[in-house]
Amino acid sequence: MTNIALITGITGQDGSFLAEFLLSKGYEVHGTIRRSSVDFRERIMHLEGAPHFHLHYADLGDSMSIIQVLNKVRPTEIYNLAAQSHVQVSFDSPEFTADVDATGVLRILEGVRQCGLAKTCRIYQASTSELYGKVEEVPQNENTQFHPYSPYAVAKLYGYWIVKEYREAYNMYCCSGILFNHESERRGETFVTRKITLAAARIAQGKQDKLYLGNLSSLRDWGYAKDYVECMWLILQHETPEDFVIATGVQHSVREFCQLAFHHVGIELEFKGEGADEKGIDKTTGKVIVEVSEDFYRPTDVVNLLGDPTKAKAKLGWNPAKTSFEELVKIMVEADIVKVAAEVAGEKVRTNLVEYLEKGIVK
Ligand code: NAP
Ligand code: G4F
Repeated sequence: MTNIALITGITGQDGSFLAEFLLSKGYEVHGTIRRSSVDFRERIMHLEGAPHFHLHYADLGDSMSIIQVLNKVRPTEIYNLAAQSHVQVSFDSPEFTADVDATGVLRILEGVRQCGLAKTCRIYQASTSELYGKVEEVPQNENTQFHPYSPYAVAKLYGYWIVKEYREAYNMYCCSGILFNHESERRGETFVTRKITLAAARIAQGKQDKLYLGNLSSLRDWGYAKDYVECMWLILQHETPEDFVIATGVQHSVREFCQLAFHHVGIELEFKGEGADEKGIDKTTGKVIVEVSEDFYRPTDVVNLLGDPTKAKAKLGWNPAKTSFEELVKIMVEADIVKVAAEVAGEKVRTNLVEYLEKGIVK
């Protein structure tokens, strides 16, 4: 029997990597997309038209659209990755975040039941280390007490508990991957890692002057998204439905991420000062490259995330050390150097074309 996967949030960072991974495993892959007035399919454009790849319109805020897709696709595995995934944005749009990240999970679970798929379909829920929030212990594992510390985390906590409830109440195969931060060259540009790697590439190529950041001391356990989507799949292949922490077990600060990213473009940064007055200075030129802007401070910030992946290693055979922090930063910076160089080249071509048109060299 063919495995049929339905990925919600297929246009996102993880969705795009997971789609590629499942196609390589011979799955029939279906994904949900939303209507937008601008192009939003950059990450999956290369897959469109492939024989086993299909897209459907659905929104996690709209039960009818979910049920329609479930009935049409009749998936054997669902990966519920769709979410308003930006923590800072959740303070500005708390109700929307709750509707999608909390009630949206319920809509998927109940949809599966109502479509008669409860016994045949396994469900993966994209849970998060943000559940640990104002952390009760370091490192965090599957037994660590939750202390959500943002509207996003509170919404995701509902998602976590409703998955557990459906598992116990209806004997459904549904589980949560409690994933720590994972990044890549496809990461959204407003998350701190990508904001830094893009800025490093732009500053090195003269396209940006300075980088403004918020809390530089915040600590994260950063892994590579490509390695993490494999683990999502492994979680659903496990004999029994269980929740897993997925992390590298290594922690770095935003400041350290910055130093390494700029190092890859030939700028050695030295940080001086404290709090909002702290600055990242180019050791060679003395120029201020990084400044703190309180605009990027959060009403409550999660500052000490470090995961313990022991269970995933032991029960799933997953390797948390596949891509190191140093390799991750290098991958991201190199991709952004190429991206910015292409933009610069494009600008030159446009400028030359205007000049040639004006001089009548081309008509
Ligand atoms: P992402 O790049 O922001 O992608 C989010 C996806 O959700 C996009 O495809 C987006 O579609 C879709 N979406 C948003 N609102 C929706 C709605 N109302 N209905 C249907 N789709 C909707 O996020 P990601 O980094 O890939 O993360 C994937 C999941 O893992 C998310 O649930 C996130 O909360 C969770 N997570 C991520 C991390 C991490 O470090 N990356 C860690 C732990 C958990 P559009 O393209 O149309 O906006
Ligand atoms: O990159 P971030 O925005 O990621 P955050 O808040 O950890 O959330 C991401 O990871 C979660 C897993 O733990 C996911 F559930 C969630 O969906 C998302 O993918 O911020 C990381 C840290 C924060 O402490 C933030 O305060 O970096 C700090 N930071 C400092 N300056 C900044 C900035 N964050 C952003 N986005 N922009 C800044 O300028």
